[in-house]
Amino acid sequence: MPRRLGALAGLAAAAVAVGVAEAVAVLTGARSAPLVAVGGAVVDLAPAPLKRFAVDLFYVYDKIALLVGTAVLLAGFAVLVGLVAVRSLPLGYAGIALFGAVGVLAASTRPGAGPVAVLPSLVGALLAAGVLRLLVAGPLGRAAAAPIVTARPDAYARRRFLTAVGIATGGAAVGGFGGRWLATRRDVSAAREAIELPAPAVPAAPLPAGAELAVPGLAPYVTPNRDFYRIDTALVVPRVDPHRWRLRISGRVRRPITLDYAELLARPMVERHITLACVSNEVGGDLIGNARWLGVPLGPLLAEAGPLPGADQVVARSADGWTCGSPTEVLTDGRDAMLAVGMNGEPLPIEHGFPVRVVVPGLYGYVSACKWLVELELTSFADFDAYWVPRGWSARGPIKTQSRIDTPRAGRRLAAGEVTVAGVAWAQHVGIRQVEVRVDDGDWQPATLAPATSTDTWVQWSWRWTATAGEHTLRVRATDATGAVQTGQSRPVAPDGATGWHAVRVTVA
Ligand SMILES: Nc1nc2c(c(=O)[nH]1)N[C@H]1C(S)=C(S)[C@@H](COP(=O)(O)O)O[C@H]1N2
Ligand SMILES: [Mo]
Repeated sequence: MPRRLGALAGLAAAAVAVGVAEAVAVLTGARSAPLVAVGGAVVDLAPAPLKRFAVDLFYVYDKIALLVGTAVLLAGFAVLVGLVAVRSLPLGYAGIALFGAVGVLAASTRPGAGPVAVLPSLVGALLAAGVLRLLVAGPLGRAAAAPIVTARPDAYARRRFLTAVGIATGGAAVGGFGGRWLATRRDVSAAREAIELPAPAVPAAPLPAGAELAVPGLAPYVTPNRDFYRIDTALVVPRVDPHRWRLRISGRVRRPITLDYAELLARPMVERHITLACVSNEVGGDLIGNARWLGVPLGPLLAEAGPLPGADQVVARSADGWTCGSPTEVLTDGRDAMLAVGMNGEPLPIEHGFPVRVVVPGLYGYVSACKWLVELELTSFADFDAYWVPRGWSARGPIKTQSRIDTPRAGRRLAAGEVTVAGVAWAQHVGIRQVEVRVDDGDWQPATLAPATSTDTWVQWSWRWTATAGEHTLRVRATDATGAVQTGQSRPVAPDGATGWHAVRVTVA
């Protein structure tokens, strides 16, 4: 058989494997599908020497790119299998077996994988072997590969071969995409929409008059859910059924606790504005948002479980196995650490952790804000490293005081005269005392601060600038409520959050 046809046979076999596996994964869970399982394993296993690279690529990596990359690698491998199979069918089978084994291994070792997780890769590989055999060694393949001098015209046999390849690939695509579609239809959005959240025992403080400066280009005080940044390692968003959800409070506690969703909702709720920030937020970046969270206070719940002496870390575990660790002391010091079920007046959006996530004022998300929460395990920092710690991030992550210029934007051309410079500043759970702006190397000028609901949120600020012609650099710095001035020393996001002053260069005509 010509090599071209062999390569096509390999591709068709791979398409069948992936399509069938996707279809089977409708029953066994989206994360058991081989592309997603292997992609997820790659994200989690990024080896230590690649740490810097992994930090840059996988922290805010593009998930689609990762899946496409995995698919391209797979296609290359499939061509190879097809070429090999033309020489020796058993060797082709061995290639498929290798591919299947990688899928089985990845799917079965994903956190929370049950025994059925091996099925998509297994069934996919078996059917792929069948397709390869049919195309390479079956009558179809033999006819297509026959020398030109036969009773039947060669072109006709080839056309039949290509038709078979097309049918196999098309069928695989229908199975695969159909499977994906079914899986999302079966998702938890209906359950989410049916939820009626209880009224909070302690409602959020109303927004003080003037919390929202009406300056075009300035981030709103409360970030709408659709604009709220999203960061997580999940290739497919975990879909946790609230009716089957359980929270375990386990580990070094006197009384382990298990709660279901109804029991959680039956507890007194608080509602608070809290600004969540990502440790990967660059100076001036937008991986930060402020929402009105509805949830159950975490301190009293932990007190009921009764942490044992030495349990200085609470590890929160997600349905997809991701973990983060917060100091027990911070969760129980009276701040509004909570198990959040509502965000800006609606049940948590699925991609923001439905049905339950953690929110802790003053800690970066990677050490506190566990989405799709299923377990809180009391342990110690000495005994357990959460997800990002072995990947080069600090075990403790208090949020650093920061300020940002939202308007004017960098590179803007402005008319000389009055210009409103405005932005946000934050030092969660400490509070912002002052924000100052500097033009070029001039003196620091005090900006006007808008009020906020508490020290747990960012504040908006503004400053009137009489702009003069020329190129100018605007800089901002904040002072927290203890009087500590935001450092101007530039440091990168790893290992525990960027520092430095946000600078914006503009041209005034
Ligand atoms: N399950 C899970 N929870 C997670 C993460 C994750 O990768 N998986 N990422 C954390 C990080 S790094 C941040 S900054 C916040 C972001 O929350 P958001 O996506 O709702 O803005 O979620 C945290 N919770
Ligand atoms: Mo983050």
